[in-house]
Order: sequence, then C-alpha cells, then structure tokens
Amino acid sequence: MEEQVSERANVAVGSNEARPVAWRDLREWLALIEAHGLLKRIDKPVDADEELAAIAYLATRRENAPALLFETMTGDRSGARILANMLGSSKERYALAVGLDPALSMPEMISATRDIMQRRIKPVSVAKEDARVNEVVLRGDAVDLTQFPTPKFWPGDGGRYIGTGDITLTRNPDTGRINVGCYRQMLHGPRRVGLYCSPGKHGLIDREAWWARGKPCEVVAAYGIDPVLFMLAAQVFGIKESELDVAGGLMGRGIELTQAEYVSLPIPANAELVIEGLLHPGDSEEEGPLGEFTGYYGRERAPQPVIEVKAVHHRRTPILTAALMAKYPSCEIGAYYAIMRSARILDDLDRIGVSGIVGAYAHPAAASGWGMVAVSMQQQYAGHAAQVLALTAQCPAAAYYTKWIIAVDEDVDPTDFNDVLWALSTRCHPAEDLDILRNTWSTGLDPSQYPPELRSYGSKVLINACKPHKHIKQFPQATLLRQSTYERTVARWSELGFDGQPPKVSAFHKD
Ligand SMILES: Cc1cc2nc3c(=O)[nH]c(=O)nc-3n(C[C@H](O)[C@H](O)[C@H](O)COP(=O)(O)O)c2cc1C
Ligand SMILES: [Mn+2]
Repeated sequence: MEEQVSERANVAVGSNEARPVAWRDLREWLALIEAHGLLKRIDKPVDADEELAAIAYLATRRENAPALLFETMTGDRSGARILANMLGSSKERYALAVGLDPALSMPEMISATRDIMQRRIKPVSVAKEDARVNEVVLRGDAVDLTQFPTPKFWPGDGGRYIGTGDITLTRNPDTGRINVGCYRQMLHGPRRVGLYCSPGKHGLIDREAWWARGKPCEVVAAYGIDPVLFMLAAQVFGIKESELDVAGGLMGRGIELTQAEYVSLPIPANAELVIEGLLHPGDSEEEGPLGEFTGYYGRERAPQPVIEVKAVHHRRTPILTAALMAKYPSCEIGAYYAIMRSARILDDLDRIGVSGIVGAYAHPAAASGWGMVAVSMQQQYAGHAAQVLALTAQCPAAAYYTKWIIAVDEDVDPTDFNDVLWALSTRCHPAEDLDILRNTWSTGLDPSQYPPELRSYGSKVLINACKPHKHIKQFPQATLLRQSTYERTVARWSELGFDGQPPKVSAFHKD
C-alpha cells in the first residue's frame, strides 16, 4: 500500500472540526510568536562551535525564555540562520503552533491536545515549482553541507550535529507507510551524515527492512522545519501510522509535500533545508557522543549508518532548527513534550476504561517528561489507587523510562508540583505506600545503572500519595476557604488594590 497524497485536504475524522492554524511555515510561525513577544533575535556574530549552545543554555535557565534566532554566524558565507529554543519550556509557543489559546491552563492545554491529536488529515501535494523549499536545489557533487553553520553543542560532543531539531522520513517497504522521526545526525563530510536511531525506533525498523531486501534505504531529512512536524517526529505512534497524518490533524490542514529529485519519498514543501539520500548496508562511521536530554553525554562513540546525500533543497538564507539537549528548562524537549505525553497517557487510561481519572502530568524537569508521571484521581473503592498506579506505570504512553509514578487525589493538580509535593508530604506514608516494579522498559541513556549493559532494564516506584483509603473518613479536612468569603473577596479584588484576576478556587470548606 502506497502512502496516499491526496490533492486536497481531507475533512478531519471525528467530531473535532479542523480549524487551520494561522501559519503555513516556520517563518510565518516565527512572525506569530514575535508578535507575542516570544522571539529574541541575536544579530551579533556567534560561533557555532560551543558559543551558540552556551548562549542558548544561559538564556534558557528560566522557564519563560524566548525562542532565539541567531542571525549571524561567525565565518558563515551561506547566509544561514539558526533557531534555538524553538519550543523549549514555553507552553505559549506550543499553543501558537497548534492553534490553541496560549492563555489556557496546563490541565486545559492537555485536554485540548487530546482532542486535536486524535484528528487525522492526509498530506496534500504541491508542484515542485511552487514549493518554498526549492528556492535552491543542488544535486550530486554540487552538494556541500559543510558550508552551513553546524553546531557543536557541548565540549565533550564527538562532532558537529546538523540534525537535532530535525525530522527524518523513511518508507516501510512492506506497508508503504511513511514514518517521521526525530533522530540525531552528525556531519561527517560535504555529502555524508551519520544517522543514529536507537533499537525499536521506526526509522531503524524501516532501514533494516530495506537492507534485508538487499536494497539501500531512502531517506529524506529536514534540518530546518516547522514546530508541528518537529514535535510530531518525536511522538510514538503505531508502526503502521504515519506521523504526517497526525501533523495534518494538528495543523487543521494537510501537510504540504512535493516530489523529491532523487528518491521516491516526498519532501516537506515548506521546509527550510532538506536533504535526500541513501543509507547503504555496511556503510557506517564513528558517531557520538552527544550531550543528551538527560543532562549527560549519551552513548559511547560507536559506528552508525551514514546517509549518502544525493540532493539538497533549501530556501535562501535558510533557518536551521537546532535543539539543545540539556537539563530543564534549557532542553528543547520541554513543555510540548510534557503536554503531548500527558495527553497520550490519559488517552491510554481512557482506552483501558479505568474510572475516576482526573488528570496526568509528565513534568518536563524529570528528564524531558520521561522520568516521572503524576496522575490525579477520585478514589472510588478500596484498591483503586493501586490499580491506577499499576496501569499508569505500564500503559504504552508511560511505560518507557518513567521511574516515578505518583497517584494524588482529585483536589491536587498534577501539573502543579507545589501541590504534588504537598500530597507526597502529607498523604503518603512511605512504609505503606511504595511499591517497586523491576526489569521494566528503559533506555541505555539512563546513567543510573551499572554495569551499563543493564541499562535497558529499568525499575519503577509506584507512590500512593492519595489520602489513605482505609482511613479516608477520619482523614482531616484540608484548610479550605468558605465559599461565601471567597466570593466576597473576589468581588472586592480590585477595590483592595490587586491587579488582574484573583486565583480560581474550586474546592471549599464544608461545615
Ligand atoms: C531533539 C530530539 C532528538 C532525538 N534524538 C534521537 C536519536 O538520536 N535517536 C533516537 O532513536 N531517537 C531520538 N529522539 C527520540 C525520537 O524522536 C522518538 O523516540 C520518536 O518517537 C521516534 O519516532 P518513531 O517512533 O517514529 O521511531 C529524539 C527526540 C528529540 C525531540
Ligand atoms: Mn513512527
């Protein structure tokens, strides 16, 4: 079955009417976030060799840091610019990418994301001559990727990484499904790029399937891409699902694709810079390490397959998207990932059919949302919290990596860690309320286990931070406001000299 590229966008599936987002490409989205004061341009020359990453790291040590557009790269003659912290820890920039109201609260944002992530819209095709990415097209020996400024991020990185805020397209030879994944790509030479996919990733499965047929694997990669394709490339969907259709759903219109020069895969028509190439069986070079999302160097230097680049397409003065991997809040995998992962966890729990679930949150400070999940629930029966903890821990969206699974009552907002820490400190009795799961799904990038060969087997703690169900009737009432006093105070808020809206409160004292 071939990936279908229809001429017009299909109507969205399901009840959510698809309203197209207000932008078509990275540049239009940048104009939108700039209008919201969420973009900072840096026009002074900056070196791609560690300096760019140092500035990006220091500028993003606070949660509301803007996206950073580096407009002048030291020694560069290509005219390329580099965008860092495209999304980072900003839920506002996430919202402006997917067409949600940036003022939504975090729980509202997660809930709205569940709706729009269920839509599917097929890509649409655009004529080559109309594709913005085709302003410059170079083939064969004319291609020289070393002309573009390519960051070396951390002092111990094993090379320059042209692909971090990237997307990679591969086709599965059995099903025809086109996959979109975000995999790191190290520049080896003018027409050679290393591609690292870890085991189980769809890009690796596709590559192996082509090689098993004795054929090279075609690849299309974009190193300057819009935020929706970038975000979708890092989400896990079924092996037969194309992230292109989900991206279309989020955009409210089909992703625009055009024909490539050399490979049979399509290329994203509105991208900034795209390469086409081939992965040949047996062609590999030493790759890594790279400072990773864990805040440590990930994976020892080892041979990885190399893309032989056949053509490059780019816009004039292309904007390359670079994803700094670092401790929160400096990591590119921040708010968007937490929101999308939390939405997928709630979808899984819904599908299983467990009752009483109120919210969930995978806080981005926990290794980009991979390390911890808090789930809030209404306790309805004895053993309910233990059931929710176990199901959350092993549901497909949460099972990978997550070490800490915390259940809290419905009056605790799982997206607010002040609240979660309050529950942990007042409702959880560690001697009673902790369980451990062993030999669970994990990753070689988790540095906490020795010997390193065992890192793919993880462990998880289930923490019941709900009120003890056995004693729930005696459990003290939390200190809450009387509703009538609250309402009187809200009415007097500005008279009392306070700016803005008073905080919303929904639980009140009961006599
Ligand atoms: C900035 C960034 C860099 C990433 N680097 C890699 C990588 O080098 N290798 C890898 O296997 N996954 C990497 N990932 C994670 C994958 O993108 C993610 O697991 C995604 O689900 C892969 O797509 P797939 O499920 O279609 O294989 C990265 C994610 C992000 C956001
Ligand atoms: Mn996939």
